[in-house]
Amino acid sequence: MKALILNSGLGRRMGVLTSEHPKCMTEITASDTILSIQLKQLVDIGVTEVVMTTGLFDEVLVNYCRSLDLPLEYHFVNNPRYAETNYIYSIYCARDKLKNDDILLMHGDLVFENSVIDKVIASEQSCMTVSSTLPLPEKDFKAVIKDGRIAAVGISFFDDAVAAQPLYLLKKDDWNLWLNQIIAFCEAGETSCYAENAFNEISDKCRIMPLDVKGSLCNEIDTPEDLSVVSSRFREIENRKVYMCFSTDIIHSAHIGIIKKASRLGKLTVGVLSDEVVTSYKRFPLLPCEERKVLFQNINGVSRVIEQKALDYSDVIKEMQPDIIVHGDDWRTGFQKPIRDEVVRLLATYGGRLVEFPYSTDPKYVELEKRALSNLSIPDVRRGRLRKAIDMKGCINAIEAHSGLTGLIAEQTVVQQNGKAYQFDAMWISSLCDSTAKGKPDIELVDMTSRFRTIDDIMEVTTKPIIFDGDTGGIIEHFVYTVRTLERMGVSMIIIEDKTGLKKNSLFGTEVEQTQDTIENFSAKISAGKKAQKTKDFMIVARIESLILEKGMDDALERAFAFTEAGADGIMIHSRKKEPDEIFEFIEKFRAKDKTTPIVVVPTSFNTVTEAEFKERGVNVVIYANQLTRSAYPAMKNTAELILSTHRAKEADDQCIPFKEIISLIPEEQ
Ligand code: SPV
Ligand code: MG
Repeated sequence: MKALILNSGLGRRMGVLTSEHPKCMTEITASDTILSIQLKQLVDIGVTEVVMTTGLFDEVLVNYCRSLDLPLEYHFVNNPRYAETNYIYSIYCARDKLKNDDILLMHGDLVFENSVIDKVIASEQSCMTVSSTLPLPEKDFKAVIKDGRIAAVGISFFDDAVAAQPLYLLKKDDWNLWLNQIIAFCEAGETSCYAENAFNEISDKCRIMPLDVKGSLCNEIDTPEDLSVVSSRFREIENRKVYMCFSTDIIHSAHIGIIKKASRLGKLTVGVLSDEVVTSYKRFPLLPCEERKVLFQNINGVSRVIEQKALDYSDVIKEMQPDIIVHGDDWRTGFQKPIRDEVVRLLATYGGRLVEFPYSTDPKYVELEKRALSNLSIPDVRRGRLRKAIDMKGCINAIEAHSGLTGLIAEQTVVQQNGKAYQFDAMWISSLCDSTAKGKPDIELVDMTSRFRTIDDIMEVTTKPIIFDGDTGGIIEHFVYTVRTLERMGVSMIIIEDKTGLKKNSLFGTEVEQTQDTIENFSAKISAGKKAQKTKDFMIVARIESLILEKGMDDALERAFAFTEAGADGIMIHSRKKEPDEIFEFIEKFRAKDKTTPIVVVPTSFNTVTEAEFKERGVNVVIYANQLTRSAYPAMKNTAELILSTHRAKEADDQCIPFKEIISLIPEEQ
C-alpha cells in the first residue's frame, strides 16, 4: 500500500500563514504541523511509501519532509501547473507511481485523530470517511450514499448526502478504475475540476463504502478560523488522560504493541502493580516494582508511570479521572470480570471510556511466562524470596506440603474475593506430615536423606519458597551439614526446636516426656549453623518450646532473646492452647524489646486468630502446619469404608473428583 498526499494547492485562504511554505506545513501544536502529524500517523500504522504531490514551495516541502527523519520512502511529484489546475491534475502527474496498488489517499490539509486512521486502515473494503453526526457543510465535500455505497462526492449534493472528508482507502481494483477515469479527464483537458468528478462517473462500478467517524476529529483546514478550532481540538485529544495497568515483569512485543495503541489515544499513564499485588495475583515478580517502573518509563509512548497498589482500579480512577482506560479483552470473563464491571461503572459516572484490545494468546508469550516460572524455581532465586516476601508483605503465610501433589496445591491454589486474589506465600515441610505420609511417628525417625527426598519432590514441581521443619536439628556436628545441604537445595528457612533426646511432636505437650535443650547448647547450635551457611539469604529460626512444656513466659522470653543474640534469624513461639492469650503475651513482650526479628507462629490450636490480627500484633510468618494431611486422611478413610461396605466403587464416586481434574493440576513439563 502507498499513501498519496495531495500538497500542490496554494492554500490562499490561509493568508500570511501560507506565504512562505505550503499549507500542510502549518503548525497545529508547538512541535507538529498538519503534515508531520499525518506522516507520523502513517509510520504508526505501518505505511512505508508515500507519494506526495507538490506545487509552489516544492523545495521547502521536500526539505521539510527529509528533516523529519521518518522511516518513509518518498516519491515527490511536482505539478508544474499548480496555479491553474486542481489536484486531479496533480494525481495525473503522479499516475505512474500510483498504478496497481492499494492507495491511502488524503488531502494535505486534513487533520484527523489516530482512531480515524486506525478505522480506515482496518477496513476490508475501499472506504471514504464521512460523518453522520455533523451538519451538512455549505461549501465542503458531501457524499451521496446509495445502497450503502458512495455514489457521488462533491460540494453541490445535498440529497441523501452526509458530510464527507477527503480521506480514502482505495483497494487496487477500485482505485485503478478511478485513476483511469482521472487520466481520461485530464487528457480531455478537464484539469480544474475535483478528482471526485471523475469518480462520480464510474462510481457504480466501484465499491467505496462510507466509513462513519461520527464526531471524531477529521477536518480540513482552509482558513485561520479552521486552524484555531482544529488545533485546539487536536491538543485536547492529545492530552486526553489514558491509563493502562500492567502486572508483567517480562516486557514483550505484545506489550509494546498495546502500549503503542494506547498512547495513540492520548497521554498515556502506565500503572505498575505493586509487588504485593503481583505476588498474590500471579507469582513473585522477577523484578521489584521500582525496576518495573523504570522499564515502563523508558518505553516510547509512555508519559508517566505510577504504582497501582490494588488489583481494582477504584483509587486510580478516583484520583486521576482518566478519559480512557485501556485493557486487553481477556478480563471480560473470569475472575477479573468484577474488576472490569467496577471500572465500567466508575468511568460512566464522569463520561470516561473503556477501550479494549484483543488479548494475545500467542504461544511464544505463554512460553516466556513458563520460562519465568522455571526461573523462580532455580535454587538461588527461590532461596532468597522468603526474606523478600517477609520484607514486602510484613506478614506471610505458608501451608504444609509433604509430597509433589500437596506442593502443587500449595503452589497453585488461588482464591479470588472481591476483586482481590489470595494465595500461599510459602510451603512448610512439616516433620509431622512428612512422617505421617510415610506411616511413621514424628520422632525424627524419618532420616534426613528421606526428608531431603521429600523436599526434592516438592521442588521439582513448584516455585514457592520452602520452610523446612528441622525438628531438633540433631547434634551440632550434623546440623551444620543439614544447613549447607538445605541451602544448596534452595530451601529458604529451617526452623529447629530447643529440645533434645527423643523428640516427640509438640502437640502432645506434657503428655509425653520431652526434654528441653539448655540455652547454651541450643545457642551454640544456632551459631554453628549460621557460621556454616554460605549465603545471606538462608534463615535459621529458633523454635521455643517453653510454653508447650509449661516452663513459663519468662523462660520463653529469656530463650528468645538468647537465641536471637546467638544469631537466630527469627523466633518461632509455639503453644497448644486454644486461646491465643499466651502467644499474644509473648509477642507483646518480645516486641517491646525487639521490633525487627521475625516472629513465626503455628496456629493449629489457637486457630481463631486471623492473619491480619497476627500481623497487627507483630507476627511475620503464619504456618498452617498440617491441615492438608488432616483433611485428606478422613476423606480417604471414608472412601475406603464406603467401598468395603457397598462392595463396589459406585457409591464412593460422589466423593471422588474425576482424575482429569487432578491431572490438570500436574504441569506437563516444567
Ligand atoms: C510439624 O508440623 O511437624 C510441627 C509443627 O513441628 S507442630 O506439629 O505443631 O509441632
Ligand atoms: Mg515437626
